[in-house]
This record gives sequence, structure tokens and C-alpha cells, in this order.
Amino acid sequence: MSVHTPASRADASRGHDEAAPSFKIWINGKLYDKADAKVSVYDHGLLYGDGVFEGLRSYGGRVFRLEQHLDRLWNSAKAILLELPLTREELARAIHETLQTNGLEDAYVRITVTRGCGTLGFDPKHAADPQVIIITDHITVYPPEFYSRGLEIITAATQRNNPSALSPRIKSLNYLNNVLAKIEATQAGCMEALMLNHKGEVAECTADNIFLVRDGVLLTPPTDAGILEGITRDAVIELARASGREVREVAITRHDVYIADEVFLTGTAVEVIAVVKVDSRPIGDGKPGPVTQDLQERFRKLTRD
Ligand code: PXG
Repeated sequence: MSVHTPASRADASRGHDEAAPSFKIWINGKLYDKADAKVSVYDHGLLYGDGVFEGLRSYGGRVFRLEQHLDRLWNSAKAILLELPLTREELARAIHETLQTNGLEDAYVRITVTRGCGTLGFDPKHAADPQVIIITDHITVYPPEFYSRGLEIITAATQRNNPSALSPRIKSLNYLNNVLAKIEATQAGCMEALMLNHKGEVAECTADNIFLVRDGVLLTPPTDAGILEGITRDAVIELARASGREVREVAITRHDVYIADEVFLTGTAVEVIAVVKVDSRPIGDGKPGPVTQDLQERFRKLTRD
């Protein structure tokens, strides 16, 4: 795999292009220019990371698995006792309205819900005006060569959140452990890092779920390994099973990863991407394998045809 400079990696993951047009941003029912789209410095989302988010994608104007993303958003909000100030239908309409206003068909959609503005002090009773924000923008994907050659990743020393402290199933505004793992990846010259759970088992990567292929069978960590239940992960499990492959949700060790025939990641941003080296160990023959390629193609058809 070619070596990418830190600058190009940062550009690839920053998710927007300075020269691109500025898209309108939806906040609590109104559309704002980017420069005017603001929340208060007293917002508990900023002060305490008190809020939840979703990252979605639209293909040809259709939001992929919108209902599942809304389910996850409502479940995340419920878990932190945050009541959304609008209905699912209203949010769905607002997403489509924002995409249409911005003339975007193939796009990234970022929903952020903060606890809202209040006094200092993190007691939620001091913040009672949740802010619902919809950002739509061009989706920045990895350059095509990352898909044809596959990614090299490392295992991060930073663990995934311990589920008994804060469930990783909540897509909360507290992403610091993932941010720290991402920094470790970048410092090692990689795009992604593998995160282990509190038991030392494989959990997931910083913004992607992980799958292994061994003897034609797909293996992926179960929900109770302390992962986000990825919507792309679900779609890939369905595609694999529909094509006659066995998928097992089982505890996975780093050793299992090293000796797998194939490894790939799934996520809204990366879709399905091969991993060809983990902690300097080549996976299989060091090239994206046939099962990964097959699922990449099936996922492409699912989202684009
Ligand atoms: N694990 C973690 C920790 C994630 O954050 C996934 C797995 C993949 O889930 P989906 O549902 O996307 O298949 C994620 C997804 C962002 C952003 O704005 C983050 C994600 C997805 C899209 C955007 O940082 N994380």
C-alpha cells in the first residue's frame, strides 16, 4: 500500500472541500447559511458532550436505511433521557427538505441533537431546549486505490468504551475514545485503528464495524462485545446470508484477525472496504479477497441500483 502523507489523510477524512459551495444547514426548523448556523457556548452538547448523533448517506436522493437510522437515533436519545422535540416523520421530512434545498443527491447527512442551552452545571434539568441540527454535504470517500488495494490498520491502545460505563450502542457526542484511537492510527500512518473491548476482545474500528472471513464463513463481534450496531453491518449480514453464506456473531481475538483469510470493514462512510494488513501482519495473500469483493459489489447494487 502506498504511503499517504498526514495532510492527504486529513483531507480525506475531513469530509468537506473548502472550495465547495456552502450548503444550508437546518436547525430547529429553519435553514441557515453555514456562517450563521450556530449553537450557544452554553449548549450542553458542547459543555458536556451531552447529546446524540447519526451519520447517514443518500444515494440518488434516497436516504439509505432511513428508518433504521431514525430508530438508532431515537434509541440513543431514549438511553440518555433526551426527548426529541419533533416526530420521526418531521425529522425525515426535514432531512429531505435540506437535501433538496442544497441540490444534493449523493450526500452525507449528519444529524446532531444536543441537550440544548442552559446554565453551567451538567444537570440536564438546566437545559431544556434541545437543538436538532441537519448538515448535508458532499460525502468524502477514500480514494479508489484504497478500495482496490485495501487498508492497513493497527490495533489501538485506546479501548472502546466499557459498556458498563457508557454503552457503545449509544451514538453519543462523547466520541473521545474513538478520536484518540483515530489519532493513534494516523500517527502509525494508517487510516483506521482496531479497537478492543474491556475484555481484550476485538470490538470494532473507530467508525466502522469489522468482519473476518475464515473458510468461507463470516465472523463478526456480537453486540455484547461493546460495539455500535452498525447499519451497514446489518445490511452486509443480510446480503451475505441471502447469498448463502454463513455469518456468525462470535467473540473474536486479535489472533483470529491475524490468521483470517480476509478482513473487511463496514460503515456509512467506507461502505465495504478490505483490510490487507493488521499490526504489520498481511491478511491472507495481502490483497482484497473474493468474499470481500463479492460483498462490495452486492452492497453497491443495493445502494445504487
Ligand atoms: N462503529 C462506530 C463506532 C461508528 O461510529 C460504525 C461502527 C458504523 O456504523 P454504520 O451505521 O455507519 O454502518 C460507526 C459509524 C461521523 C460519522 O460523522 C460516524 C459514523 C458514520 C458516519 C459518520 O463521524 N460512524
